[in-house]
Amino acid sequence: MPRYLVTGCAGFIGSWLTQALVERGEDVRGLDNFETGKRENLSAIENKFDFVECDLRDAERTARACEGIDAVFHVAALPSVPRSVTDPRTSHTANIDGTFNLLEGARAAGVKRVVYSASSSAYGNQPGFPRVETMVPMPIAPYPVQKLTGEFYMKSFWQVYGLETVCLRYFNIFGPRQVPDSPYSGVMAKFTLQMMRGERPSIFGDGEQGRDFTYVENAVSANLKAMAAPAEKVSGRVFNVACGDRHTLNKTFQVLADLLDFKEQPIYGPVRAGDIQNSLADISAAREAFGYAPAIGFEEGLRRTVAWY
Ligand code: UD2
Repeated sequence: MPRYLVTGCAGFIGSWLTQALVERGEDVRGLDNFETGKRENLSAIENKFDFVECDLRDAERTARACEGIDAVFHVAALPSVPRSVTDPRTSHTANIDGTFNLLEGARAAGVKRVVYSASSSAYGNQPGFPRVETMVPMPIAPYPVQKLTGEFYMKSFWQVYGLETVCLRYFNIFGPRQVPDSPYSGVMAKFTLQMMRGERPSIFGDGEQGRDFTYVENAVSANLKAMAAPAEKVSGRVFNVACGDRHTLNKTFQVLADLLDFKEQPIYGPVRAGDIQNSLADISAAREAFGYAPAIGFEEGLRRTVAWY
């Protein structure tokens, strides 16, 4: 029976992935430093997996956490484009050094495969739509540069050391457990909480920027399928993980307002530094390589998210 390691197991995406593995009866080790992850995200699976408190910036502890592991889901990161603009060094060390330490630990431990949580923000200013994995990345802010560096390291470790690595470029994942009350929260969680509190959300720009918002369960299923796929289909490759639909912030605001019976208007402000205008994925590569299909759409995802908060 393979033993899996999930980095960032107490985080928003990592905790759902860890839970899915545990519920499938897998042998799981989870790692987190609780910088953005929360213990309560693990309450449903407490004592059902091996937990290691560890910061990936600690190379030695990270290497120890990799011992005895067959396959890794590397989900841990210090997310957020604006956080990386305000404090680039902290996210640089978490995301680039952390990913490198994880890969070094995995290599030393003889891990077979690493599935890496990459970011759609790597496309940045790339003019082509929808985004296809063969397009040249044009990252803007430090965070996308960091996540893209992780992708290059993944590919390098495949080419140089034969460690099977797969990169999943997530497009704006949302859903239950996404942190709603940090200045760096994703827009869905933030708007949901604000509307529930009766506060008017702020829209940065005219609200016509679009995102390929993707419910978290779709990201979990992409991870599981990418891990199970034959090496010749996925190793050393990058895949978009999205819905393949674009929704503007104005529309998102309206759907959420209807679900929450929120009657007020948003406050419009200046465009946020480092933001891109649009994001939309072509998801055919993931479908062809490992049968990925987004089972939960935008509106159903929003309904589930609102019901959870
Ligand atoms: C980027 C990545 C995403 C993920 C994430 C990690 C893109 C397209 N996506 O998400 O894949 O890696 O970073 O954090 O780059 N906004 C408001 N009001 C608010 C908050 C946000 O108008 O109170 C706007 C924001 O300016 C942006 C949109 O909402 O236009 C989405 O922002 P976000 O922070 O939720 O996610 P984003 O797109 O930076």
